Amino acid sequence: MPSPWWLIALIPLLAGGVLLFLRGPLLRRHPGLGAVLRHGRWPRGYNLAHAAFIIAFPVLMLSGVALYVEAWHRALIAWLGAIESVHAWLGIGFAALVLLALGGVPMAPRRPRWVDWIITTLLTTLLTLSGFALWLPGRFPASWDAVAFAVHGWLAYAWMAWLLLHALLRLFSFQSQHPLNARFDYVRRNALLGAAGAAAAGTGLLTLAGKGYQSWTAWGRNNGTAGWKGRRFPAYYTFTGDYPEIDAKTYRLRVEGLVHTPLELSLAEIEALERYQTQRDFVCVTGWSVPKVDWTGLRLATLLAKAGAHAEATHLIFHSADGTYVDQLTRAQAEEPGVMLAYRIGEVPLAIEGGYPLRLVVPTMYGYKSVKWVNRVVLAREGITGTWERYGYADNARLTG
Ligand SMILES: Nc1nc2c(c(=O)[nH]1)N[C@H]1C(S)=C(S)[C@@H](COP(=O)(O)O)O[C@H]1N2
Ligand SMILES: [Mo]
Repeated sequence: MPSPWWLIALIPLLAGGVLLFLRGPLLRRHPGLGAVLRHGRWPRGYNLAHAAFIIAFPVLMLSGVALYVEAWHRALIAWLGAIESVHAWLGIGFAALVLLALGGVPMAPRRPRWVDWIITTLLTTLLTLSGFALWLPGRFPASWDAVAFAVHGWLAYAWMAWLLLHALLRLFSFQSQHPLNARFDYVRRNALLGAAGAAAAGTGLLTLAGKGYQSWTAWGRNNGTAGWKGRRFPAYYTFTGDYPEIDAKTYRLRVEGLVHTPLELSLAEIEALERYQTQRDFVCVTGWSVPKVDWTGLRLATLLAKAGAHAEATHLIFHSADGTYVDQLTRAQAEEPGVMLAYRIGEVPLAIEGGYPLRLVVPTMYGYKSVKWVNRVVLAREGITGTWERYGYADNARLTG
């Protein structure tokens, strides 16, 4: 997904909405603003709804980004629940109003262009439907969630592009004889506003085109039903902001703490120990999922048996070669089927971004439990608080449903 800095492009929209809301008093004080702010002969309710949309839209985009970009999570984690509620309910309200207004449009005496009507209705409907799938995680199959995530993100951007286009069309291709526009002083329409909108749209669209191509190809590769064979997930997370590059020749996995035989295993030794294969969905708490990942790896149960875990070892602590990220499982969780240290997806080793050479995979839990670049497993009597858990995520990361 594209990086969020280009959301700056939303600021003119937000400002526009605020201006529309305040236009009564503003027009009284500065009649010169009439060229920009007057809204033809719309009924007052339409004017208010229009301004409300323009304000709601940036709020939706920004809260949406806060929900899916983990770098934002770190700063906002205490408010994530509230942000999600605002996003979901504002989104539902937004969609309800748009669809209500547009539903009445074909009968209305003054209607917008059909193209406006169709595009807006379509975008809003699909955005709302995919939003529901994301809002209620676990209620739908992971493959639906994966599609919903991609669709929701791209539709939001499409909405934004459409809004900017719509604003530009209104500014530059004015039908002065249209009843809606009869009182609009189009001769004095504000070229500055248009230029700002074009700059914002250009920035946004160019960023999207570049980044979009990357994530689209990554996502597109997984569209078959055969399962995830490629190396790239739709998103990569790195708490440290960096990806450790590990030399497979010198890499060692250490298993220590309450074990009879501390281990220090090379990658070749790990692969020789076990080639356990399983196909599992991978689900991040931020909403994206990767259905049917074909993992190959070493089960923790196998590793524990080899190291000879002491009876009092109740917790496993997983350290990452990034030097920062840690998380823990109880021993019972670690011994569940499918919990493993994976070294392959499909036929290929993990990507560096994806935890090469070895990552934890806990299929029944959210992705933040699946520590990447694991180089040390410590067996202990007590657990620790994992990296994300310190910021407020639940230690019990079980997926519902
Ligand atoms: N070392 C390390 N492991 C990590 C993370 C991280 O930032 N650092 N992010 C976690 C989170 S929140 C998720 S969703 C998954 C993402 O896996 P991916 O980057 O392969 O998509 O890795 C998890 N393991
Ligand atoms: Mo995550």
